[in-house]
Amino acid sequence: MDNKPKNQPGQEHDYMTTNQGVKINHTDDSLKIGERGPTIMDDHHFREKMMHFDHERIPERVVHARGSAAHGYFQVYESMAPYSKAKFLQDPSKKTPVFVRFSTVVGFKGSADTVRDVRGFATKFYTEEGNYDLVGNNMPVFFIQDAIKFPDLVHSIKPEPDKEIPQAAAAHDSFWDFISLMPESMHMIMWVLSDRGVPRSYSKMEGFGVHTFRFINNEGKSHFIKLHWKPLTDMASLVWDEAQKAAGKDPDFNRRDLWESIEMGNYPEFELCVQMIPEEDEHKFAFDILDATKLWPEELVPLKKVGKMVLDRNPEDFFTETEQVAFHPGHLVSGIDLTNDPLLQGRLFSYLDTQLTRLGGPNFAELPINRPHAKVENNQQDGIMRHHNNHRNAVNYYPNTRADGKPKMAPEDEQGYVHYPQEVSGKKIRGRSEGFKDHYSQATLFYRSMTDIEKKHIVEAAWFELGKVKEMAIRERVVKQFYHIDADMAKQVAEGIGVKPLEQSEVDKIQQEVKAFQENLWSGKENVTDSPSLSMEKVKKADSIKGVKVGILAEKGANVSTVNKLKDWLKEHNADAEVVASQFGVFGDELKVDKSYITTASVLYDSIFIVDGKESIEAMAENGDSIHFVNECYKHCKPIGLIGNASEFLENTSIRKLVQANGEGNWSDKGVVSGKEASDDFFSDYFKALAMQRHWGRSSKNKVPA
Ligand code: HDD
Repeated sequence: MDNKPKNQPGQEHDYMTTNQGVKINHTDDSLKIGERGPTIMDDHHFREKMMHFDHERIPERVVHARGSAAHGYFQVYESMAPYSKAKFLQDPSKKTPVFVRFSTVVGFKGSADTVRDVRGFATKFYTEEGNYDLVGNNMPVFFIQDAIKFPDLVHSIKPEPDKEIPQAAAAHDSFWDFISLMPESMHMIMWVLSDRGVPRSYSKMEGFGVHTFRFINNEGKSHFIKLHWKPLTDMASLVWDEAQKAAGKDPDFNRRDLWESIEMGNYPEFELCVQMIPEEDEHKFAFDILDATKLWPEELVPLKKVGKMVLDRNPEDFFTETEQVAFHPGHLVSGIDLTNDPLLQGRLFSYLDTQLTRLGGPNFAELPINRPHAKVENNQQDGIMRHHNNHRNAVNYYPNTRADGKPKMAPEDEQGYVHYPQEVSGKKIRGRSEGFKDHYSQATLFYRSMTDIEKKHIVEAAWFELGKVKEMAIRERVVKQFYHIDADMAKQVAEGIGVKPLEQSEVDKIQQEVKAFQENLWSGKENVTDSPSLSMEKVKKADSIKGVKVGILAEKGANVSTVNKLKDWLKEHNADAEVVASQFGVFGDELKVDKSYITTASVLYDSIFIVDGKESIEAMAENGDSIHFVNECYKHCKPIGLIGNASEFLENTSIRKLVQANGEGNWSDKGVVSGKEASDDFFSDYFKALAMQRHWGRSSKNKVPA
């Protein structure tokens, strides 16, 4: 990929200037009295340059500090008029510009991408009737039910305040102490421990609005809704060992992937889907729809496809776009409204409030990235960094006669925003409804809907997270919570972290209590006990290799035509490759080496491909790095491609005995694909292996060192 920076506006000018537009003649030496003398105050260029530099940083976001973003557009498939009057949801021929910021939650701005964490998925729609923000995550539920607990949650998961350790990690005593005392977090914990916590790519994960919102149509009819983003490729995740290593080998792994795929024209695409429950069915289901720790199983409330989003343009400037963008769940347009979800209600305060500190004042909506494409007109004025001139002359109040009553109020049928006239009554209390007290049903639903390998990953993730917790009492309390979800899982977790599993009588007691509570609460309500749509493995279609990155191992003497064929083939399928060799330049002009072993790692590729060629294979056999690459790729259950005598190279690796020979020179372990030459048949098999992503059959073969 051509890495030369694009010529930005401003770089077209020949001369550098001060911020006042005065051309600069010299910027390498400060103004001094004599060559060895003091710098003097006269140097206005130095003072301006230094003053600006000294104030370059702004406070990072208190959560979601680390993020990357892209521009694109959204288009509906068909008019959503029966459900919502939002203008951007009406016309399939209309493209609404969007800006999407993906993020991790816990780490500081400079932390690594591939940590175990929730990912933010925030979308700003610049609609013709104002900005609409869908500020979601890659998990459909949340840790807590009421926003008043958010500061506690975030304090517990962020680095401990005395030593500021650990960075970007939940694996410490404070977090699990808090969680062990917050049974409402159990469902979300299952998601965080699952493979969803370590996405391979921002373009290969789902997004969720989490809360229940409303669609309102022109007749004033309301539907409760949940909004989802579904990637148009299969989802994909990292394995934990790989994620930890990638955090060191390339801390920008997800950010780079997003940037490069857009530069290559491999645009990330997502489908917006909606689940809808008519107002009158609010109490029909075995979950409270105002509870953000609950999802609506797709098998019960099906998804309707709304439209498609394509991310086709990288930001030009990280700071003024990705950093300064300000999202807010209360940025709504007519046709979309709120509910009484107490987590959502609290967010409505927090997002405006936080911008005052982060962006320095109330005028952040005027920053170019936040500015609506719709016209802004009101009587707000002044404040730090005000740019917008309302051209009101003397009239800055409403009602008025001196400006003919303008700006005037918009009637509802002209998309003036009117809140849904929901009836509310009740006593002023601090409390929660009974339905919110069922903390385990959906944690159990999630765990039991996973495939065996996904369950294994959850247990192993718990071993890691809780294994880092020093206080045994905390480990024990978390395990006890897990017994409320699934006894078998809890026992496995206990055994891996040195906690004594509970006696069967205790387990039975817990399970009976949970069952009795749930049955009593939800009797006669609609529910499911299995939800295959929650499992990334079960929904996998394995029909595309878009966004896959292959590491091609080759040394001097390798068959260059194999490399070229592979690269062309990958490009055709919107995938990418890098040639990895012991040194740059080993092929002279014949072939470009993209990475030397010292500048890359197997964990940065979705597959390793070994090129044929006698001299090359012999050189690789002498190189521990090549051997390590292949062992590690195998250990992480990723596909390996071999052409011609490349199979012989496996003799040097630890996987040799594990890969069953299948006739002469063929290696048939699922996902290890060999061919005499780079033929159509080979590519068809390799495609299948790549599209499967991981070959889990290998994961029990722990003998492979890596
Ligand atoms: Fe939040 C940022 C998503 C609960 C308070 N949140 C933030 C971002 C995302 C989310 C994606 C980053 C936006 C960006 O890229 O700039 N937050 C969520 C979701 C939640 C959630 C899906 C639960 C359903 N958040 C939540 C609660 C509160 C906050 C309960 C407080 C009451 N969130 C914030 C914040 C942030 C934020 C402190 C930090 C920076 C910002 O808002 O602009 O206000």
